Amino acid sequence: MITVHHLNNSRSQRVLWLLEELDLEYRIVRYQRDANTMLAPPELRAVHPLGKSPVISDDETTVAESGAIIEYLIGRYGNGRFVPPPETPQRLRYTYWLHYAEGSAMPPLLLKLVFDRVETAPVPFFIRPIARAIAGRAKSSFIEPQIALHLDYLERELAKSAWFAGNDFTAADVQMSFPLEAAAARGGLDGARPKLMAFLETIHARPAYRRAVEQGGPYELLR
Ligand SMILES: N[C@@H](CCC(=O)N[C@@H](CS)C(=O)NCC(=O)O)C(=O)O
Repeated sequence: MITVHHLNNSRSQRVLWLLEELDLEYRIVRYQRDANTMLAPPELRAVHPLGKSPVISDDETTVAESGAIIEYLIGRYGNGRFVPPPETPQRLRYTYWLHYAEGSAMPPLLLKLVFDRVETAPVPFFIRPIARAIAGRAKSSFIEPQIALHLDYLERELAKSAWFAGNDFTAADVQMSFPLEAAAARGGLDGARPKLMAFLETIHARPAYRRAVEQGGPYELLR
């Protein structure tokens, strides 16, 4: 039986979604973020040393890192579903997006989250203007332009095909959902990029996505 170690409002939501798309049985062990730090509780370190979510266990096997989990589930249980055939251009695109989501798209979005918090952190009044100035400068000179660069690129990519790896929905779309949802929550993604907004609307309407949200509980990404 597959167990998903699920942290509220987190990347593990997309693992639940893929499991629903694959129509697999699974159970959820739930973890709540600390209300102040937003970090995962220490119990998660008993499952994997980094204590991050998602992590899955499948009998004796434990797999962390969303991309690796997706590859594992698709390889072991996919029976060819949601992955383009090997040695096709679509398969290479699929691999690219599986890595790109966490390796390239997420870092500037994470920086945005951190520097937004620096701006509003409760610090002594005489430090506040300095903290705000440094955070504001980091955001305007580097973080926000980087996010815009990625979003413009992704908008152009989705003008080429309906889904990230080609004309069929694949697990790469599941992996790409999180950076796009994070960008809509805190990275300035809005109707000015209609292809990306349409992608989000389409995935949110998928029955498996809706079932995954029902299973995972309220899903509201950090701002
Ligand atoms: N690249 C990893 C990132 C894992 C990660 O940072 N997960 C976040 C949730 S979205 C987490 O566990 N945060 C809580 C913490 O760091 O304590 C993946 O894709 O699985």
